This record gives sequence, C-alpha cells and structure tokens, in this order.
Amino acid sequence: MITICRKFRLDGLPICCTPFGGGHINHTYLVATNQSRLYILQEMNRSIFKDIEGMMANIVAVCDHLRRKESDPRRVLTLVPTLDGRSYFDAEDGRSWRMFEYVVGGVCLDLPETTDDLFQTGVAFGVFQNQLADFPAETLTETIPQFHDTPNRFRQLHAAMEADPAGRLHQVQAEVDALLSREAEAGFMTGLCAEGKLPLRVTHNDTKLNNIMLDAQTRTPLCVMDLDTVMPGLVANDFGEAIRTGASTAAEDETDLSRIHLSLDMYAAFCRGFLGECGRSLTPLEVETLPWGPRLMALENAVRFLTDHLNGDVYFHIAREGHNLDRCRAQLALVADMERHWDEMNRIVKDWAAK
Ligand code: GN1
Ligand code: MG
Repeated sequence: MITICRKFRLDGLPICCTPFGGGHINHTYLVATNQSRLYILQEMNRSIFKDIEGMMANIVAVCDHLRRKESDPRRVLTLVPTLDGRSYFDAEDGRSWRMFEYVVGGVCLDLPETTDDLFQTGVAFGVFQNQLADFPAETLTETIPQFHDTPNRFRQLHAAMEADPAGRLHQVQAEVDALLSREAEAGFMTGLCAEGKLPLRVTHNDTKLNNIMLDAQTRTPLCVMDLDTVMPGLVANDFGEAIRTGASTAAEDETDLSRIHLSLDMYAAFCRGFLGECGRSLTPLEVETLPWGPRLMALENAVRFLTDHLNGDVYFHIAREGHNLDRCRAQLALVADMERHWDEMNRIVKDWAAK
C-alpha cells in the first residue's frame, strides 16, 4: 500500500497506512507521513462503478464548483493529485486508487443521537443542493445508470421472480404482493420528470448521516462526503434517502416490525435544516412533491432487497441467512408507516417551506 501512496503528491514520505472507517463499497485507509500529515487513501470499487474516469471527473467538477463558494478549505473535500497531476491512479493490476486530504477535527455519526443531528444533516445537504443549483447537471456522468429509477427497480424484481435462481419465490408471496400493490405509484416522480415538470438537479443519491463530516466540537457540518453517486437526479430522492435512513425509529434490518416508525420529530428537524438552506432554489412543484422522496426511497430499497434475496444475495453484503428479506420487510413497514402519516408529512414540508 505504501508503494501506492508514493504515487501521490503527499507532504512528506508515507510511513504508515491502516484500514479506516466502515464503508461497504470502497476500501479506505488512513495514511500518515513523516511530516505528520494525514491522508485518506481509497481503492474504488470497479465492479460497482464501471466508469471510474467519469466518476472522478464528476467529483473534480463538483468539488471545484463548491470550492469557488467556500473560503474554509475544510468545507470541501480535497483530492490529492498523483505525481503526474491526475485525480486518481490506475495500478498495473487493474485496481484504481485516489487520495484525499484528511479533515482534521471532523467526525461522522452513523445514527442521529438527537434531532439536532438530523437538523444539521438537513443543513449540510441543503447547502450542498443550494451551492450546486447553478451547476449544469446534464454535464455529469451517470455513475450507476438508472440508480433511482424506481420503475426500473420493479422491472428487475419481475426478472428475478421469473428466473427465481435461488428457488425462494414461493416463500415470499406476502412481500411480493405488498410490493406489487404499490408498483403503480413507483413512477410518479420519474413520470413528472419525463414530462418536464420536475428538473434534473445535481444530486448526491446517498444522503446518509454518515456521509456528512461534522466538526467534532460544534457538531455542525463541515462537508458532504462520498461523492461517488453524485449525478443528475431528483431533489426528492436526496431528501428521501436522508429521511429513510435518518428519521426511522429502527435499523434498516430490524426484525421486530412493531418498532419501525417514521419519527415525525426527526422528519421535521431535517425539513427545517434542508428547506432553510435550499428551499428558495427549488420550484413549487419540487417542494410540494418532496414527501414522495422518502416514500419511494423506502419502497425502492424494499424492492432492491427482495430482488437480491431472490437472486441469491449477490449485491448487498449479508450477515445472516434471510438478511435481505428482513431488510425488505423492515422497509415495507416503514413505507406503511409513511402512508399512515402521509398528511402530516405533507403538512410539515408545507410549513417549513413557507418560513
Ligand atoms: C448501499 O453502501 P451503502 O450502505 O452506503 C447502496 C444504497 C442502498 C444501501 C442499503 C451504491 O449503500 O443505494 O440504499 O446500500 N449503494 C449502492 O443499505 O448500491
Ligand atoms: Mg458512505
């Protein structure tokens, strides 16, 4: 690994490189140099991200844009170039690597501890959205094609049901029925976009709390990380993924379904932070349809988890048998709770948009 580190323009000589963080997609390492400088080295996952060149071009363009709007360097991720001035390094064995400056004094949370943590997450993603509102989204590469195309995720479910490669279809009829009864609404947002009624924005697409770097002292946001899935998309999806993951009262794979609810306090806290920062750069229809984001992101993940269960657990890492089925059931429970609170979800968005 040290030989890889030497391919980048570091301040000092790399002296140690150790595994870092808990990401499931890329492999991450903390690098220290003899000048006491710290860096983050990442091996990018080539089987998930087929177009590394396009993905890195996205990240460079987005970070350059953000840097023009920020004076504090800790507020934007900083890539360290290779010795020959490139944004990443392709090794001879076919693996691809990149290096970031380490953000000193930053901290990441996996789960919100207070409503303020979710408010701050809303601020971070709201600032991100607002600062990129004048970035030409169509110039970005789609790093994972059709990533949040919910109708297409249903098509993949139908294909898995047809092939039934793991022979599990007969065990999951209840989940299949629950998903298919909601298939008609899956295309609501993509349909509005195709009709030209919703704009394509620069979206992050993985707006989890742990993709925000917070200042360890003040617990306020420094920067948005994990920019691999930044691509053109719908703002409701960024809003939705943050709510799906941050405002649920239980884990994504909770097996006691009675514990799974949408916390309306957390939801309102995120709305306040997010809309406070970017509400004015959104169209009235974008604001009005925001609550569809969490509902469709939970549904989409339920579809993806069941599809992977039927396919024999080939995409999502599982820690136990039936893990993807558990995740599907939990996401379905969350969808059902959102449906029960649909009027309140709409009212809260309306209230914070008006402020
Ligand atoms: C994957 O790696 P992680 O957990 O941040 C997935 C998301 C899913 C999530 C479900 C590139 O994200 O879309 O919502 O699992 N990311 C990719 O746990 O597929
Ligand atoms: Mg991440």
